[in-house]
Amino acid sequence: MKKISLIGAGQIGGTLAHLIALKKLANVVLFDVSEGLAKGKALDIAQSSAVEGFNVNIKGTSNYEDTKDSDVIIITAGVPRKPGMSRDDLLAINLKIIKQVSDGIKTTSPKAFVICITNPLDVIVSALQKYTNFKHNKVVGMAGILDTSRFIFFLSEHLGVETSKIKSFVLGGHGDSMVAMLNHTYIDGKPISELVKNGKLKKDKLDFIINRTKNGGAEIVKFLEKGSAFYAPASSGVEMADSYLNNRKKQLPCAAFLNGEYGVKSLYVGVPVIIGSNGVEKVIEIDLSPTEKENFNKSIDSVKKLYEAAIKIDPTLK
Ligand code: TXD
Repeated sequence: MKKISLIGAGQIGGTLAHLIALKKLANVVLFDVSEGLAKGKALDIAQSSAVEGFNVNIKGTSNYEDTKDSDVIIITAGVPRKPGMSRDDLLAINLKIIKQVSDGIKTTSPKAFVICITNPLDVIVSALQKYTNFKHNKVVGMAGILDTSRFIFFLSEHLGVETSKIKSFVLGGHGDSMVAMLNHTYIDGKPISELVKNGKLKKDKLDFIINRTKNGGAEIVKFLEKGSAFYAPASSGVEMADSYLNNRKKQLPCAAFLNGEYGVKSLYVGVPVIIGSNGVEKVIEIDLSPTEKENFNKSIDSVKKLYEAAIKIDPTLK
């Protein structure tokens, strides 16, 4: 059985552990600086095994030695947003945390496929790769799958079409500048532009849904008051781990390292990639309409700007 270590046993980390156990995907090590939280959640999930019929090992710990030789590491260590905070407001504190995490994993699991979830995602995943010096194709960020899933859900809810019949991509930075790729959005096989043209989907409603997707996290933060979204983010992270561990070579929107693709060099940004047993095996360059290209470039600029802010905090990230 493969081994997945979850660094962070909070809302998302605990949900990740539960999903991985239910899917019998791998043995789980749940790590947190709050050892009791990790041990308590691990024990609680393990005690559901007789009911659920899984036999994966689940261990809680605050010792990186227990995460040794992980096949996959999923990182949620950090602080989530409070109402009124932007994802970017988390930069300084989560940058410090990701440095500690990098020091913990870089010698114990040098061959792991690392999925970063901690916000502000695009910059944190970039810092993680620099701090660990892991190969770029073995370090990836989870955001696009979640943003795309939110977009598809809102379209499905409005149009009364089941989510499995809606295909789309939300790319770019995981923030207000994320881009719903309308030229790559199909409802039951029909381009979404056709639904707008024949009046089945009003343009202002589509704009509302795009905006709601951008604010998908903030909407949940407002409801919860303490903490942020965790079920859909955890499902999205498991989708990536599964594609890697089972070599599914799924095409998934993720924050991946660009080395010239889309005209971008040395930056992590949300793009469609193929995830298989070699990690990020390929960056897929889709054709972008002039509007998509313009919005995509704006999104890249906002990631670049935040990365500059990260360098001001830690010049070693240059
Ligand atoms: O799409 C996305 N990428 C986003 C990511 C979707 C939703 C939430 N997003 C971010 O994930 C969120 O803004 C946070 O930055 C992370 C984790 O969110 P979560 O809701 O799981 O936060 P919790 O419940 O506070 O859990 C964080 C845990 C907590 O138990 C801390 O004790 C632990 O992180 N923590 C640490 N673990 C290990 N090492 C260190 N240094 C550490 N510091 C805190």
